Amino acid sequence: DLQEVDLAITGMTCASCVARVEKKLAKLDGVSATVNLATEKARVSHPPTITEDELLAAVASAGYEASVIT
Ligand code: 9UX
Repeated sequence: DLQEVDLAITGMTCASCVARVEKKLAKLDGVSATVNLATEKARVSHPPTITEDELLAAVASAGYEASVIT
């Protein structure tokens, strides 16, 4: 089953940043994400095979910093 996690993301300043992050996350198998620029958060849906650390690493590789909102 898909799991959902919310991420806090820093460093996004324009709509293209949002698109970059969503695209990077979507490259992971089975992952989809909706990023909200105003709140600097992302809602991410992922299969159990993709860990939260992998999600954070994907965001970092796009050039932004992310942490899991618990
Ligand atoms: Mo917009 Mo974001 O010009 O890294 S793409 S600031």
